[in-house]
Amino acid sequence: MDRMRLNLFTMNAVTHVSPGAWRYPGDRAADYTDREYWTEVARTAERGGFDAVFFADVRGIYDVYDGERETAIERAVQTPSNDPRFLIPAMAEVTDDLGFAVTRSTTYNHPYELAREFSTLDHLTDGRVAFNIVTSYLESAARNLGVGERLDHDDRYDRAAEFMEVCYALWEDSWDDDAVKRDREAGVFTDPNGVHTIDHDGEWFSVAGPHGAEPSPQRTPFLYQAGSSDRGREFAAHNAEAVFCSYPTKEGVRGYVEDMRERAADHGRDPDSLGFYPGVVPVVGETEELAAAKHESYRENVDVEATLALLSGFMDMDLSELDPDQPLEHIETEAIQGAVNAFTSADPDREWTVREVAQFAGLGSTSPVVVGTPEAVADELEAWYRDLPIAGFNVKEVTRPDSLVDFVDLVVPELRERGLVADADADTLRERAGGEGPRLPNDHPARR
Ligand SMILES: Cc1cc2nc3c(=O)[nH]c(=O)nc-3n(CC(O)[C@H](O)[C@H](O)COP(=O)(O)O)c2cc1C
Repeated sequence: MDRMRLNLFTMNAVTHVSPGAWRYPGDRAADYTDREYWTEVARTAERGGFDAVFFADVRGIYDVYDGERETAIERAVQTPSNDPRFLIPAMAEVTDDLGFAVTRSTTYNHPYELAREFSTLDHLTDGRVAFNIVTSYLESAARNLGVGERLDHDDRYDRAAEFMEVCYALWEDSWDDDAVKRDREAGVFTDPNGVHTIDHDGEWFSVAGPHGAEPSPQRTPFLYQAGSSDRGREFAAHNAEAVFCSYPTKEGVRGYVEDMRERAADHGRDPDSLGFYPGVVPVVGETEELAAAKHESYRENVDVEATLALLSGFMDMDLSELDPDQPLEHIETEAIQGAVNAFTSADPDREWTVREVAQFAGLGSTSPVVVGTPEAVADELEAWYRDLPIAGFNVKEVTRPDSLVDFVDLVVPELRERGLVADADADTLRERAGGEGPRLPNDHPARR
């Protein structure tokens, strides 16, 4: 069996997906503005055998709940937040192998600029960077970025598809492998015959090229996606190398993974080349009692109001208007379909009231909390790993950095002992994640 891959899922913000946890005694989430906080996270994740630190990122404010932004601002619901990109060089400097996945939006960026950003980060990290491709979901973001109303959900995916075509052309086709000569004597840095325009003229973008940056170790950064609407799944099946899926139950994950593997095959790709990373929220203690007590104190600290504000933004549904004891009904949302599906269609055997959703989602939003001793948590992760065709897990935090430190010091040694977590012999993040080389595989549409 292959090695179980671990990513840390976090955010350059006070709150990511556990609203209220920043108030917990000793919690350091409020130090997110300190470089030293993040270099310590990087060291800990590397020590724990993690493949990557995965940064969520959003634009806009969570103002769907109760039709106003006060709750989100007061309770630090993903605002304030800083740009994750600028943390990467500092975190790369203190690590050798750890990768960094950065969330960037195809709706609010330009592909020429974004391609250069990732080439730069890939150079600076020696090939340890990944792009989490998102289409963005908050209406308030559209108002900030000068596009008036938010684009419709499916239009955002149309734009994303063309966005990626432009990026692939810049990353993969614009500079030949041997274009850069660095020949001091001849005075030739780059052979102009090895550098090509891309001449893209599409519905959304017009980009002549050539790419401004020379080829980086991976060329195209390792590609993540987390879409879960029909369009989102099609996009992921075409473009992604790793998929982040977040459902409260194993059955929810199973349904998603099976569907996505079929879609990947329909897109002419090897389903085994697509890595699945369900989210998980470990709460671990040396004994069962300690773990249970920790879980209880975490639950007491959940900020329910802030959780509802977060979820209302994810779902584009004002949860303040619903009867807390009514089951959450399935809707097709303009925001994150996966967040709705997690509590409606993903697991037909489970019905969720709004109150239950709010209580559950306060610790890690749509992912399961696994509570117990190091052995018990490792048992549960191992069971998922053996039972489902998944690459590993995106580990979500409650308290910071204690959730990570607990996991690394208590659970990882147990996983290592079982041979599940092992050091990888890999130079780039793509190879660490299972790729055969630093470059996109040949069956990826960008290489065909
Ligand atoms: C687990 C998970 C994590 C996500 N993280 C982010 C994020 O950090 N930033 C963001 O803008 N969108 C994020 N998204 C949203 C998307 O990846 C996607 O753009 C959005 O869900 C719309 O697509 P969909 O309706 O197909 O799901 C996340 C979605 C999921 C399911």
